[in-house]
Amino acid sequence: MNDLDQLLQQAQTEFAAAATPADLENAKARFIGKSGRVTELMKGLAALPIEEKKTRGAEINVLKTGIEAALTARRQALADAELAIQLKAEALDVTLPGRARGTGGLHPITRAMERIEAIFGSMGFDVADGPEIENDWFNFTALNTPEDHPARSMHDTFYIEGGHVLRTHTSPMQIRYAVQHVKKHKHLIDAGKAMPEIRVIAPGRTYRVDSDATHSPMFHQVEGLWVGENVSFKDLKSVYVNFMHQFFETTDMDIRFRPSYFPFTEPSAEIDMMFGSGPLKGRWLEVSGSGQVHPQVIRNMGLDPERYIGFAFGSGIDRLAMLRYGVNDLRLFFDGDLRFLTQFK
Ligand code: 2NM
Repeated sequence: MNDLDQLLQQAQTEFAAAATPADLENAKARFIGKSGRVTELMKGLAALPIEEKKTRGAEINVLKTGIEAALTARRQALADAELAIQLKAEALDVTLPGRARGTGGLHPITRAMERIEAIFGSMGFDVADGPEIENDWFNFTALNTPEDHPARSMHDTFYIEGGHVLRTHTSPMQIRYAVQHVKKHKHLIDAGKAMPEIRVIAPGRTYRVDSDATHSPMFHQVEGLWVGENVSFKDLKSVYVNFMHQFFETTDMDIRFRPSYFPFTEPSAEIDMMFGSGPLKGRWLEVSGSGQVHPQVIRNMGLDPERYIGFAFGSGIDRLAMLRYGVNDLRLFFDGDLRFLTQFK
């Protein structure tokens, strides 16, 4: 092997040993840089006779081409290795399962409310919705609730500046609805003609100063109202019994109307029900208040109590939902715990 072949081999060995592009460029300088070995050989040509200069010059050029080829190959190898490392570091496993996005569901109270609206809707009842911040007239006075009634006490009701209250029941909405209805059909009423009957339920949020395992400061009520010239207690009774049967999807129950008192009805009755089977079998459960709308309340709706008669009820939706879904603590509805809520999806 001549000196030039040896030099080529040495260059190939040193290039192969260069672990980084910087190392490789340093190795290149040692061979074909300004003062590298090949450059030195070129300079040495000057001292040679003309014939030798030609052959030796050609041989050195072949060497230089060989070194450059080795350099290019090594540069490419280092770049490939670098890319391979980067690709590995940034690797994506496209076969991994995706992250599931949880789907929401309706709150059990919302579901109970929708059932209630559908059931009363099927019996010809309209659904009325209105303000949760009420004034004294609609929440108390129009409903015949006297100044000294305990429901008006600071201990029972959330008062707001300016004489407003958080509504303690949804009946104020029924007064609003009835007043609108009467206004709309005033021409018929004044002409002594029949006014279309008022048949409405008012479901929604209500508020009282109360908080324990069976009472929440915010709770839900549905109140129903049926006013006409020829309505009677038996109509209230048939509507409510039908509602109970549909809501609980069974007729295997007893329902009783037990005399009671409310300022806005006279006579008044508590509605109790008892399941004929299941875990609650044989226990009377209070589900609603009801009664014939007090003549003063009929008057406050803009109607003559000598001509119009009304029946009404008010039920707690939260309690109905507890019975329907077998929930034993009211507070579960308001905790927002997904372990509870996802069971209703
Ligand atoms: C109840 C019990 C009895 C009721 C009365 C009225 C209205 F607007 F006609 F006066 N709405 N709801 C009523 C009657 C509510 O809740 C325990």
